[in-house]
Amino acid sequence: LRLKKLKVGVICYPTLGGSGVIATELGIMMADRGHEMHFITSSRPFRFLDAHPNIQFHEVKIDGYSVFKYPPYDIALANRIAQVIESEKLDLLHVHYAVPHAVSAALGKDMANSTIGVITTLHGTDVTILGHDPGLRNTVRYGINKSDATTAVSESLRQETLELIEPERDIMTIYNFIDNEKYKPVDPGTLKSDLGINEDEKVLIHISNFRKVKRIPDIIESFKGIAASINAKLLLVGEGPEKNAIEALVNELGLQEKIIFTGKRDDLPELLAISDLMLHLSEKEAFGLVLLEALACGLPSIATNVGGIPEVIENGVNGFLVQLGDIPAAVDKALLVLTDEELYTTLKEKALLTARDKFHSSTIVSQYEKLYYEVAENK
Ligand code: GMT
Repeated sequence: LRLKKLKVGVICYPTLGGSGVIATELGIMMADRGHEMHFITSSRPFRFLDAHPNIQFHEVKIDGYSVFKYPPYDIALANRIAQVIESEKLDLLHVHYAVPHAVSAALGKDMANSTIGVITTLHGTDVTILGHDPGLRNTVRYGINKSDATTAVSESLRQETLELIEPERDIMTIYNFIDNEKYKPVDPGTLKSDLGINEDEKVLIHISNFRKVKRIPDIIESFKGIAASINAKLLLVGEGPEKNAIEALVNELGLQEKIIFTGKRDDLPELLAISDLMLHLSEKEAFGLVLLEALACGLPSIATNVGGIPEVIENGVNGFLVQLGDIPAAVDKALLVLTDEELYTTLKEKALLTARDKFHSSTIVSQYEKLYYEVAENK
């Protein structure tokens, strides 16, 4: 028996990689279920394609006062949270990231003199990077302790957080999900030839925000080994801080003809449809949302056995896992997958099944919805 629809304030970095995608897709799917979703953010979430009747956006404005070296965004956010709690009579706050968002939520709640429930979702970077900084560990712990419930996007992140942060209460794992209507096998039309790839060439793909943690030089070295044995091209999709260094490496290795930088793209299902294998060799990864996007499009991956990745990619089932930095193993596994047709077909089928059975949006969104009610009703 569900008595009423909820009014939920969502705090996230809407344009930041996987966590932004999860926060906005979850908001849209909750809105589709009739809940009133209030995004309190600095910029308009990029996935808001159409104006949804159950979604509102509350901008956090911050002036660049010359007296401040760093504009106090976290305080401005807390202030806006306090206003929206009161003006919209919110039932609940869902914040993505312990630092800074859970801390701003605690402050905003206090400013509003409110008892509103707060759910914090950990995505990785806040714990795996900030949690190792002794000065910030207490802040992460404070953010979690001030929340009524904390979720982690993988069991690995949950364990790591419990060990590193030692919060007062338990953390619950709720896996990431994708929009199954968008991520599915699609007809890519003439995309392969449009990108200058011949029909008989195998296509490898890497999608990320080109940060150091993604270890793109390992991707390039692995591809070099693969391309020495078979006719193949590599698509590098995305933008980010390492882009120039990667371009320089590609030139140095003389791979310009074989590696295509596509920049940021919106047509990921089509790009995945023309691809034969994903390479994802990060040194840290709480989940690896692109791996799930690939699975949902029927694409197997070679990925590193780190963080939450083994919860998404099952070795020998829907892809292969290799140790961090083990380029010869990545080359071997990629060549095996790309040359054994029978194995490839099985991996592809299992990829689709993993996305459908373990990470389906309806299952995961229901887990969040259940938690929303539990936290809201306990107040
Ligand atoms: O990995 C990034 O560079 C971005 C970051 C983010 O906040 O979007 O990704 C984290 O959250 C994603 C969504 O939950 C996860 O899929 C990523 O694995 C996680 N990144 C890391 O743990 C490094």
